[in-house]
Amino acid sequence: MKCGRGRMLRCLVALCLLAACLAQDCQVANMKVVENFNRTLYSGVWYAVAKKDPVGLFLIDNIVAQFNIQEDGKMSANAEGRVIILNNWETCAEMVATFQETPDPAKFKMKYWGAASHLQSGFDDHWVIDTDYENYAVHYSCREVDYDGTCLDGYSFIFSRHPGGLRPEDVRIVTQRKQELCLYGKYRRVEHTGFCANS
Ligand code: DAO
Repeated sequence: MKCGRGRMLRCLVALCLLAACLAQDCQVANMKVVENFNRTLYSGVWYAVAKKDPVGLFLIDNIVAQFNIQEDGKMSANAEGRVIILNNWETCAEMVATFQETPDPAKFKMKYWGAASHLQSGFDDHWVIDTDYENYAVHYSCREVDYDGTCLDGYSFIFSRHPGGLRPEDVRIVTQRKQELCLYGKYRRVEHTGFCANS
């Protein structure tokens, strides 16, 4: 009797693990984004509190992004962050970004460039995975999809409206999203020391 119950429990655990694996297949194409994304509510200042870096890391810390809605209704952003460029020159990078819409309102193509020409520029996906607009946001960008559909090179910002970090109740949701992105354990904390305050 005891033995049978034990086996049933093991079966249940195995089934749950299988279900979790199937739900989380790490396919970039299957990553869920926030529903009915509202860019107006999203606008304003966001502090990066954690980041999963891409290959060739650029923004290190003190990362703050200000999202704006232009007169034509399109989204744009200004961002700053500490970078180390040109063989060990530490500076505060002032970045500008414009966003192209796609059929999914939470998935954008982001064109970005530096206010100065020696800074990085690029054209990346910019997906809003989840946000409550007032406290937290989970961003995701896969730069290179692998042959099996998983992400080979990408980055992700965890944003907070509060420079001090996420509220405890938001940490649970954000941890869940990190797992769904198959990026749990790959983030580092982003510090805010005031490095960019005087630039
Ligand atoms: O830091 O390595 C990296 C990748 C970040 C790319 C630069 C993004 C600049 C613009 C950000 C706007 C809002 C997120």
